[in-house]
Amino acid sequence: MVEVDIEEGEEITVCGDTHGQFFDLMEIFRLAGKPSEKHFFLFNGDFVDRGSWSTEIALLLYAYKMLYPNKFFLNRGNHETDDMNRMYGFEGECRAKYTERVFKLFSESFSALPLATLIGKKYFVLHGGLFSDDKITLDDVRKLDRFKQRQPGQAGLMMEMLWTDPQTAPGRGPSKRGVGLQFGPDVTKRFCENNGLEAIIRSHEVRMEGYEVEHDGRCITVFSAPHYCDSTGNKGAFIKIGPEYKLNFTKFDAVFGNLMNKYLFGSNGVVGGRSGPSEPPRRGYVALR
Ligand SMILES: [Mn+2]
Repeated sequence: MVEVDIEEGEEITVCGDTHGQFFDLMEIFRLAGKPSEKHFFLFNGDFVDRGSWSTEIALLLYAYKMLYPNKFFLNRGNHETDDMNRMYGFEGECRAKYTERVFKLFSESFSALPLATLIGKKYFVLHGGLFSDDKITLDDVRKLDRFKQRQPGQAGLMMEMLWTDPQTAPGRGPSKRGVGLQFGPDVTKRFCENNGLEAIIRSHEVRMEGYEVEHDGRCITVFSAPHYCDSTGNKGAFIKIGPEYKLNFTKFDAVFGNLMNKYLFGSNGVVGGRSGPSEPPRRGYVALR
């Protein structure tokens, strides 16, 4: 787990899923300001898959990580994994734009990404959500050796951190995804109280306004891929946090509408996801290649 404090004159912008929507990422930097020594960023997973510009996003985020290694942060999402990348386009995109080897290198780098970031000891930021067991604490997360396990698998701490979702009913329930579980407001309350937290900040689910505050203010979802999958009509959002550790939300609309974020890459790496030449490349991809 990465731990970061915000000093006087500094701020951090926390973003949720971007899912290959590179032009919307540019809009985030236009609205929020670019990363700098004083302006930290945390991208909370799911940079890749679905949208067609996942390699561009991943490479830009890695470049910023190299430029500001201690001021720019990336959490792993459930899409920074081999199974998802095979199904939802990233592996195909790597093959179409680069080579199989490039995908392998991304896969290796994804398996080294942190699973959570703690901001000011107040906000626990992770992609999915909380755990199947109330006894899990921040110290258990600190002790988790993420390098020991390359893929999250079907059970365990890593899987739960990447996959779980909140629910309105108390207690825990089965996941609508078939992976992970759902946790209620009482689970969130206990986790925050036991660990001295104000709230958890997670992503992983689209929200029509780009973000949503649930569980009596202690579970915040932030999602930064507006007009998700070219069909959802949702806004994107990001959260700014300064030295007072108050949350400031900004909502934004998609740029370029439908054209840019089509699912261009299927599992076989061919534009449109088809194997034959019958499917012509779509305009958005050709125009900007
Ligand atoms: Mn996700």
